[in-house]
Amino acid sequence: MSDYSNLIQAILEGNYVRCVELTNEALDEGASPQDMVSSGLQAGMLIVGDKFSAGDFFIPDMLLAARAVTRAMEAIRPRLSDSEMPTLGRVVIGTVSGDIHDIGKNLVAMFLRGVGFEVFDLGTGVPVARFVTAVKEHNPDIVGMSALLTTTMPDMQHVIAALDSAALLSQVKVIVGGAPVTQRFADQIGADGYAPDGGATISLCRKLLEE
Ligand code: B1M
Repeated sequence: MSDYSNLIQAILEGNYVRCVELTNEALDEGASPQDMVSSGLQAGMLIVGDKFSAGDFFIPDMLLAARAVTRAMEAIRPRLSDSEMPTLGRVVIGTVSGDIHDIGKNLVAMFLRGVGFEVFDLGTGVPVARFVTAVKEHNPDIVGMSALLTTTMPDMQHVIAALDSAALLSQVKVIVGGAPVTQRFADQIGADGYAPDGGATISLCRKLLEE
């Protein structure tokens, strides 16, 4: 395994030019693309997630880091087939029905992609039935729902009930988030987890997949 400390440093600095330079140099020197993704790019984004959760990084830092990782990933992508791309798991995510807020949901999706999850983003105002069909289509490990309105939060429980009726609930872990959502609410509706921000969502998804 190579030393990716400079690459990780460039990710933390949000320096996408340096990040792409270091990626191309390492590839030219024969570094394994898979190793670079998992030990370089994904490892860097994990640190970014932890720093965001700890309050040491803010949204702009996270966006710059995510851009650096995305650009480096674009350089690596042609050298990897889909089956070779290291993936931590599959996540279907969406903002629940009646709710158009998507800034937080998009950040969470970006965090998850950055560390190596395959994310299927259903967008906003996602009807209950759409979550169910998406689970059938994409066979995810995790279903994530976001809500920013107290009036749309109850829909999360409807999605869980619909997944249960369709006998799909045992195949997935359900996580919820959004400003008005709490751990207590997540427990009440039978969700498997709650995360207050993007960094915590990474840790939560990794923990759930280890169970
Ligand atoms: Co809206 N809005 N809004 N709004 N809006 C709120 C949510 C509100 C609290 C403002 C207020 O009154 N103080 C209030 C809700 C009140 C309530 O329900 N108690 C409100 C309202 C009332 C409304 C409208 C009804 C206003 C109206 O039309 N009368 C309307 C709703 C329309 C609808 O959805 N049907 C509306 C519309 C809008 C805009 C379109 C103008 C815009 C949304 C633009 C967009 O998203 N594309 C908007 C905005 C921007 C906000 C505020 C100001 C900011 C939300 C945001 O983006 N925060 C918001 C006030 C606030 O929250 N302070 C407000 C930044 C974002 C990074 O944080 O989304 O919390 P957040 O995401 C975090 C975490 O929550 C977590 O991680 C993210 C990253 O750290 N997280 C998850 C989120 N989803 C997660 C999922 C996970 C895990 C973690 O797992 C799956």
